[in-house]
Amino acid sequence: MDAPKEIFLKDYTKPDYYFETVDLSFSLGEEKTIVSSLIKVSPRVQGSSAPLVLDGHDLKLLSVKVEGKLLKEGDYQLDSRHLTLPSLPAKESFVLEIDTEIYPHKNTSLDGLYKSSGNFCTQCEAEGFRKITFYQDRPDIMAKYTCRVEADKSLYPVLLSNGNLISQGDIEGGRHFALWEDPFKKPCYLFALVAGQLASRDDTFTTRSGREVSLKIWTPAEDLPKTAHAMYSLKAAMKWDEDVFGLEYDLDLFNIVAVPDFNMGAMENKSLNIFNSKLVLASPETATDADYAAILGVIGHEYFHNWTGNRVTCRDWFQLSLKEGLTVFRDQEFSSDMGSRTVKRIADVSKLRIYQFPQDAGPMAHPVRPHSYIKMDNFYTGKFLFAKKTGIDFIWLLSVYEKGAEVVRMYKTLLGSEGFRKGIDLYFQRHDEQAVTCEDFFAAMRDANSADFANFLQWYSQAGTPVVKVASSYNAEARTFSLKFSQEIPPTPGQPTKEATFIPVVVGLLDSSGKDITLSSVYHDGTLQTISSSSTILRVTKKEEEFVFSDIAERPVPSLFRGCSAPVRVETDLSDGDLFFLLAHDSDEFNRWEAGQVLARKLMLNLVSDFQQNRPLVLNPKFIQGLGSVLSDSTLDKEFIAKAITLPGEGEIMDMMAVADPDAVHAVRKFVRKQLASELKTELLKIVENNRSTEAYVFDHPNMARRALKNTALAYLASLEDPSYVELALSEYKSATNLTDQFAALAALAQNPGKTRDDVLADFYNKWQGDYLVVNKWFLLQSSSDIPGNVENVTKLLDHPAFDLRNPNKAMNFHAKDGSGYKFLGDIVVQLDKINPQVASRMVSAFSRWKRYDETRQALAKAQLEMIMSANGLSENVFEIASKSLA
Ligand code: 0A1
Ligand code: ZN
Repeated sequence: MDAPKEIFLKDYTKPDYYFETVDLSFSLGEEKTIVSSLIKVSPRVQGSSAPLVLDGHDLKLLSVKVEGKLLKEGDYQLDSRHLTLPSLPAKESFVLEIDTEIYPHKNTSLDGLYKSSGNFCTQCEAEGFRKITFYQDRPDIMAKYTCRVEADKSLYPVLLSNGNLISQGDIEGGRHFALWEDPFKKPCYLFALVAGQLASRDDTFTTRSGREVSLKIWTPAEDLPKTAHAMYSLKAAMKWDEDVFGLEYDLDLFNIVAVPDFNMGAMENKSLNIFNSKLVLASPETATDADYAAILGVIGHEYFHNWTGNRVTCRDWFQLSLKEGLTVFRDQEFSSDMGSRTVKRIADVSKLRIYQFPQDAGPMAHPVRPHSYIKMDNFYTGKFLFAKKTGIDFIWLLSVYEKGAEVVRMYKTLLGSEGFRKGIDLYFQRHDEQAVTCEDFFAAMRDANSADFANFLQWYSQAGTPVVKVASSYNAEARTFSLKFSQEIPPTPGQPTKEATFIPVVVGLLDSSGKDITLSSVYHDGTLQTISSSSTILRVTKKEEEFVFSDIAERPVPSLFRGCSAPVRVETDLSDGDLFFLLAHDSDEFNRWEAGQVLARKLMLNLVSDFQQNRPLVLNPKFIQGLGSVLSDSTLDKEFIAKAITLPGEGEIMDMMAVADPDAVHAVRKFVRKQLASELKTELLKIVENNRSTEAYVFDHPNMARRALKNTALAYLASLEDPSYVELALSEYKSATNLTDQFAALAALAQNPGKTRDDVLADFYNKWQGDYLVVNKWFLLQSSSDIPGNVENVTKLLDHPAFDLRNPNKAMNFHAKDGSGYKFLGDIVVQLDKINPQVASRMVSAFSRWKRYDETRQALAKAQLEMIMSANGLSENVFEIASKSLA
């Protein structure tokens, strides 16, 4: 392996040469593919004598010509990663022609040009284009492309690339070609090509200015019936972007292709989005509500990139959040508008806490805009890591995407919808068809609103989750209520000390009847600000600062960080009584949920220490009562209730402990669940009975909410192992008319080991063995199960006929005390790294927080990391994560 090289943001320099136009030609073949590129090059500085350095990886160079003249060996330098042209014509522009040979059928990395189920397809972000041809593979090289694709006509009847189809026709030898032209400048990471046997679902969308856009979703013909929801999602996204952001689609054609082998969720290539099949194909019988919602969100996400990412792109990969943070924010808003805003916010904040906060506290912590990287791929979120036939949903959320979206959300919180829209409009006015930086986005937001953003930019450069402590006090005599904030950002690798950052805190104060007090003024930093609303935004910008509300008639209960107004950990002095009060009354639904979660975390943490000290476990009856009243409150949204009665995850509790104790946390969570189920069984049973599906499946919020509540209740009941509830779950399983209900019943039954579990799992597999997307869920359910001895079960699954190593499952009871989970994962990483480094490195990241556990586990995990580091031919991807984890 070449010595892994770290790349730094501070070393960014402008390219010496720009590419104006790129004409590509692909001759696709079974054994090899010939790629010819003809590039019009212009030096940045006239008369420049700088060499032109092109990236290239795993390419066979056939020829290089400059201005039509063939270069001889010696006229250029070629190493394993670059082609360097030292002397070039001193002209305003010149033509460079390069022919290369590549071997897509051998490409298992799913990066560059590869084959998926017999079809050719590409993935070029971040640095896959260099596996196709020699190029300046960096996003600030924006050029206009044409692409001619030629292939055998019977094997590859469909030939697609970016932009508009200019011409097509047959050529000799049973071959045919298609010529595509993309009128917009783009970086090479947005290039795409697909060739294969595909059929399309066709539709049209008329933009608000009257342009008719042809929409096509391509899959193997037999899957076409499952693309209706994806088409619905695409049209909804196109309309939403016009309505909310005034952004209209800019070409006459939009293609989506679903492929079974894909490293990520999907890719926003200009006018030719390529998707993991899982995020396109859905039918009520084979996809759950969660799948339907994911498809809506990801179709939206990739479509929204057409403006935020494609028309305006990133100057360099450190700016990834410029497009991803903004586009994740946009897809979150889209999904909120299509369903329930509160429930979506709860889901997004939960993900942030479960995945991003721990990452921000571990060895892979990095700012929203990283300062350096070894392998760019490691900065992507692998939300839907998955490949053919079997798979995993590996949820790996990173700062660049998820925290980046929170940063964008804070602009909106501070500026309001209108101000935010003004900022977006200015951003496009200034930067259309440019490659820009996060500061450019910040400047557009600031300038469009003449805003004072104080130290807001710290959010881009500092890693770590800020911890905000809030102390409150009421002065009855002065009728004032004070909130004192202090903020601290823990040290992270390479950043031992941190500056204060700008934290918007949305606050409301509840009176003793539970109503919001109308706030009249707040005193801060020597000035009195008048307000007249039930909530306000406090601008916390210093390490310590105080805000005093005046004219407050009684001691209020503060509702802090409404809607999670900043991605921080909050520690308040609120009593349990205050929290129960907020759970019952807060007008901010998000904070009602939050109050329940804070209570649950406190209570579970106390039980963990009882467990560790062999004290009997007793659940506070007030907590049961609190959740019980949420459960039977018919004014609440059903999906909200389902979220509110769901306990914080084990990881969240472990995160709060000095030394994480997986056994204790697991036992406590199980205990609390069972207690709640047993105390609330009458209500839970009523919920199951009153919320069954009686009509055909409909994907809309009321129906999804009903199913979510029913299935959450069923899982609680089944956890009791009472034969009547097991019977109930079995009958729900048998009578289900859609996969959401059927799979939920299966999961409820699979909580407890035994014959029923084994039988129902076998039945499910028999029923669905022909559908690999459903079989994936079956694998995932078992691999993520916490039943005792699960490592052994999962190890057996590796020999299952449907299993494919390209797709190992997320490690099961990963923290088994005997280290079997660690060993299992270590072995898989080493094997998989040879096939697909991007996927392997994501698996290593599961080890990254090994230092949080007890000494025995630490030693076992460390040994696996060392074993991985010593493996032959380790990829840069895995090297970066494993070495940083050990550091
Ligand atoms: N830009 C895509 C995600 C993506 C990133 C990298 C990939 O390959 C390494 C593939 C897809 C998105 O945001 O959806
Ligand atoms: Zn994206």
